[in-house]
Amino acid sequence: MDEQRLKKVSKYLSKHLRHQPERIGITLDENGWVAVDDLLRAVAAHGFPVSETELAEVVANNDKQRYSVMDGRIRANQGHSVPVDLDLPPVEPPEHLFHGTVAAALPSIRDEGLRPMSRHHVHLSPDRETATRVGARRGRPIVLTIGSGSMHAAGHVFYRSDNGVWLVDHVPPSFIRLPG
Ligand code: HQG
Repeated sequence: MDEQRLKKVSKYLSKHLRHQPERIGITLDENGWVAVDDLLRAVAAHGFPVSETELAEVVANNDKQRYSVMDGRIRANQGHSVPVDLDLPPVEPPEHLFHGTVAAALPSIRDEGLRPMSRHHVHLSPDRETATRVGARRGRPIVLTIGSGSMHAAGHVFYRSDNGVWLVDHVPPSFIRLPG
């Protein structure tokens, strides 16, 4: 499958496995899973047929490992806006994690810290390079350093999604270090 088709299928899956399952008439269970057969039937019925081979390729080759398949079911690993319980175990974070954003968001981040916005959690990256890429989706990236070790010591609970993204409910301003 060529790169462009891969991307297109991944976008389509992401839209329906994270945000609007009802748009194609599928129902996610409480942990975000749907039967692969039901998904393939639904996407075909809505004019976007995907073969089993294509689906397997998207799951295996997706650059960010956005999806997991288990026991004939599939789910998005993170990034949902519909309520799902990913049922991830709390994990002790490294001393520092990173968050890529843009200058326009800084005044409000300074005031109220990092908030989940339309997602379920604040997303943090394990390294600067990843955070830079995340920030660059919105403009010139600014990378914030998060004192995740101190946050953990202060009782904040961290999770790590199956694709290595760190998740936390909120990052108060006192744990955020701006560049420079
Ligand atoms: C900003 C991609 C104002 C935050 C990536 C960000 C990631 C605030 C935006 C994943 C704020 C939310 C997540 C506050 C946070 N005031 N702005 N208090 N707190 N923000 O897309 O972290 O492609 O929901 O800095 O790889 O950018 O979806 O989160 O700019 O892992 O697989 O509000 O999305 O993965 O934006 O990205 P997002 P994000 P996928």
